[in-house]
Amino acid sequence: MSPKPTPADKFSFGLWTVGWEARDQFGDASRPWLDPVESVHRLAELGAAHVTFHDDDVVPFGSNAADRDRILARFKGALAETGITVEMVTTNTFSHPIFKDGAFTSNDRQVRRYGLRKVVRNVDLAAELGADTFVMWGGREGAEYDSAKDLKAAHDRYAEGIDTVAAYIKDKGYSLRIAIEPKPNEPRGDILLPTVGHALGFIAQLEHGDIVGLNPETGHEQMAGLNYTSGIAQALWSDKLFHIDLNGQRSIKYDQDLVFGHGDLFSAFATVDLVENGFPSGGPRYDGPRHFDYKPSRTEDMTGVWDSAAANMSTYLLLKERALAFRADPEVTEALEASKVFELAQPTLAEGETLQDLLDDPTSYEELDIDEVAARGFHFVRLNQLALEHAIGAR
Ligand code: GLT
Ligand code: MN
Ligand code: MN
Repeated sequence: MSPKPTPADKFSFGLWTVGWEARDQFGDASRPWLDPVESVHRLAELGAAHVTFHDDDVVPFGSNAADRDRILARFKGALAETGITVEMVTTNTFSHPIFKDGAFTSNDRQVRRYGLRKVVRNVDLAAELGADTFVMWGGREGAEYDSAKDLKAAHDRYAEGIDTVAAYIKDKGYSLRIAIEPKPNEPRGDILLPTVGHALGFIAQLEHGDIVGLNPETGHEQMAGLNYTSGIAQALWSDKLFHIDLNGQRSIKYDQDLVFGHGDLFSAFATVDLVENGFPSGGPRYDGPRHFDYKPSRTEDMTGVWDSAAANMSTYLLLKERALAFRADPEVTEALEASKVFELAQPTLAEGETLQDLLDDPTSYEELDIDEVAARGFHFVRLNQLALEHAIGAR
């Protein structure tokens, strides 16, 4: 039986997910336009707590001020009626052809100035709606050709853009934090800040990096052959895991945005285990929304859209049940001990011990029986099998 989600589970959906009309590179829309107000109601009925959106998902690009006010008033009405809240807002700086070479890093300065205006205007909307997080996915910030960009200048302009927005957030006293969403490629041949690691390095160089963190997406790391759970773990360790985009991806190929768990299921188990249980020896935890950024497949009709939205939440809750059972199993605790997983939390030098003390300790080097130490097994396979058996409900 699928567990029933409730708002306490903090599930969140982008309006662009269920609202995707399924237009792709090779084909026209296979589904009709979906009214954001209807999405809010349907997601609330399914047990979600929050929605997120791009400026243009709610107010169509180019709307005049009167239409914008009318549309936003109606949207706020749906939020009030359902109790759904807006936890994150993001800006569409990729659909309109003006952004074909990016927004903050377009070679054309007029585009960059326009992009900055569009983003800042959306920051005000995010604050007005009470969002905590402002995502920046720079899908068009990149190139197809190495000769097309001065990459030093591109990083300067990217930093300038994000720092300017961060400074504006601080000046206004908004409680928003910016979350950069890495992606290696698509729609650009190569995208700047392609992975969690690249983005962390970039944030460290910012003037206002204290309110800038990450929104890693499952499939985006996996498109680069990387381990999503490791990525969010490093972001957590760096106190930079501000938000997550959960979905499914089957290996290194175009961005699939499948339902969470419909890609690498065992990796999804590890993600849920980290999010719900934290690190084995404690440390920083992710407490934010469980946000799904998936696309209902183009083959689905509207029934399939809502079934797929529910599937994300069911899969997450089923994996959560399994992950809690995994950590509660005494045999797992014993296997973690046998694999010395807890020993890794012990500092390599004892408290008060100096490097000189270590150099003076013959048992650590001169007298160490390295053959005996090298011969020890770590029993990771047994531990992993226990994880797998819990993941598939065999225990
Ligand atoms: C776009 C992208 C997503 C980002 C969204 C935020 S937009 O659909 O594919 O991964 O999270 O801008
Ligand atoms: Mn994606
Ligand atoms: Mn995403």
